[in-house]
Amino acid sequence: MSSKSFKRTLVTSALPYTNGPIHIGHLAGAYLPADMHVRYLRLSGQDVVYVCGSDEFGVAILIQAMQNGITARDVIDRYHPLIRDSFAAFGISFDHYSRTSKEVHIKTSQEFFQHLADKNEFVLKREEHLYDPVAQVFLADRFVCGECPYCGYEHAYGDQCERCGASLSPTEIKNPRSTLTDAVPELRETTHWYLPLGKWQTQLEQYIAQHPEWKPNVLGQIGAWFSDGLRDRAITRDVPWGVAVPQKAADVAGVNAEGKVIYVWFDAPIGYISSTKEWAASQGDPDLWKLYWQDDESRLIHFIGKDNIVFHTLMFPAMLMAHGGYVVPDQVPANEFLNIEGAKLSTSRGWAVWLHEYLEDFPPDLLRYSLATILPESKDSDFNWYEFQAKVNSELADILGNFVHRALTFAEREFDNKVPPLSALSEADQAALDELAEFPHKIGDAYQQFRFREAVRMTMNVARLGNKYFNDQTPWITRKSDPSQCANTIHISLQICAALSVFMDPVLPFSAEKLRRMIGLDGVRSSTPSRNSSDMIDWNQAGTPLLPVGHALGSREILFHKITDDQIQIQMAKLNTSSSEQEPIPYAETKPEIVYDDFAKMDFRTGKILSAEPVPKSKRLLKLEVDLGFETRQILAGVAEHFQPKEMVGRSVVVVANLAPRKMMGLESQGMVLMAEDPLGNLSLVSSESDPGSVVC
Ligand code: B3M
Ligand code: ZN
Repeated sequence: MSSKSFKRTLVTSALPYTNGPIHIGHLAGAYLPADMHVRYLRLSGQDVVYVCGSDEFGVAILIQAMQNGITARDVIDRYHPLIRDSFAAFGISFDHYSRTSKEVHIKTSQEFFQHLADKNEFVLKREEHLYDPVAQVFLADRFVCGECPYCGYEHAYGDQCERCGASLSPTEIKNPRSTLTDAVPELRETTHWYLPLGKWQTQLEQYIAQHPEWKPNVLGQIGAWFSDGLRDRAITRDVPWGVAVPQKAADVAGVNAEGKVIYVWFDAPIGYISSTKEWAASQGDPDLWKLYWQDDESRLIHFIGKDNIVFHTLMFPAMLMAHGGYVVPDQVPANEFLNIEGAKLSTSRGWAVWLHEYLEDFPPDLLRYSLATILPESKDSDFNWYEFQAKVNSELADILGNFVHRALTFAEREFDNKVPPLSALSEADQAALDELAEFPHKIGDAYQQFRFREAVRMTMNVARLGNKYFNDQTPWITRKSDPSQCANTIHISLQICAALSVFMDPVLPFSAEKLRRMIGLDGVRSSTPSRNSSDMIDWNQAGTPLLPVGHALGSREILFHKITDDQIQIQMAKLNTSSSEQEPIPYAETKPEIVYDDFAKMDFRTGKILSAEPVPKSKRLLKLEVDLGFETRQILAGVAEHFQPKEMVGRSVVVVANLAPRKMMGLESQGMVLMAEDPLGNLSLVSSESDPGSVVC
């Protein structure tokens, strides 16, 4: 945490685009960690508000509408309720979930824009933009596809190349086509508002310098943007779906505002503000939002996925600084990506686990727990159904569930379902109580520092402590040989159950509540947005005995049911058929026939990779030095999302040695390394056992 101390916290999760349902990749990135953090804060008695909402503008939604022959409004009205309800069923405990198509958001974004326009914070540019003469619209962002100017990839989009990761503008695309009509676009003049980010670079650098505690993956991306130099970003678009550019700003600028909207990445983060405003109104205090956004003692935390880092750490802070009067984000704990069964998650190929479908088959807590143990906190991680089963069966059921079951069964049979007395503590009793007392602070630290996997591991250690203590004390023997020692064992085991029902809460909220019912524990603070009073049991008390002697326990239930192989096989079979777009995984089509002479022109050589390093600002490219025997080449390969640089070093490869050099991201690539790509998009190196420089023919 930064050295500053805060009185209250505003937590946000990325506003999901309302163009499809939520899948486990979303959960692992921006929602589950945020919810755990917030629940921990609420349990510790801290003042926290957690807001989110549907992101309902932007070209992605328009394209989805056009592909299905419906309106953008139809798309958002279909997905907004589905997303909102799946979050609720999964226990994501927003104080408020809004949507950006609401009046309050449109007004808030327009006022924000107008305020910046009034302060002269924008630059207007009249430029030639791509225009689709058939559809008669300007082609922004993903409405354009064509060849990437950096890597030559033929299916790059107007905003980004999915192969080399370069961020692009539509006019940079070579041989552009309209994704709406496939027409070849024309150039037409149009005027747009730009936010001159370069002007804010020094201030942003100073701001980021105050946060050495941010995650290395976040600081790494920011550093690359700084070293590249921040440029003007267009913040308006000519598309028929979005927040209209305010008339006043257009009039002052002498621009016809018709058909012009605010760029979705300008209005979406303002959605956090509008959602807080709506929340404040629902609390009967419409000005309360200001306390969370405009008071120096408020801490702002954005939970996001790694693809949203630049917007939350540079663009939105610059907007807030330009506006003035707002706090800036104090933490942006972005996560990396989650793969499934070893392959990249792909919604179009159905390689995803949809939240609303999962919830038809299993309780929310099982996925919350298993995802929490593999969150992609510092690098991409992998979800696997058999591992999910193993975590549920051998951790939740066998360790946690079993401990609770043993303690409660014993209490019921031997002590009339009441908490037995405690007398003359043995060394082992004292040691168990002492160890328990350490956990609020140990687990709490991990939650505070966004180390969620560790927090969950330590939570399970409380159950491990319980199991070990119970086993070592052998109450099934002492019940006859030393009844007061047996009473101590069950007393302390029940106190550990009570503590667990609090410690479990951020990750397993539904089961924690069930456990509290089973032991009849009332008066614990709620981790959801409900009114808590100050005399309630909070997180920091959970390490001390919570159940008085003689306390009547509730009735036993099974805390976690085991998952069978059959249930897992059903889930495996659903993968790649269960998507909203049911497409089989296609094999790449074979290319048109060539003659032998075409083939003979190519010079393939074996090589050995000497070094590999990331290319700044590129998500996809690695810079390789490859020994071809007769010389060493610098080759850029689009594999950064598949391999760690250190995994590449020393590997044997096959290189196209007579490919004309090309420049990508300002660096020359002198050849190409051959890869095999399977239909799921997994890459592997093509290699040879021959010495470097050997001719492959
Ligand atoms: N909707 C992008 C995304 O879902 C975007 C996030 C907005 S957060 C202000 O990745
Ligand atoms: Zn590219």
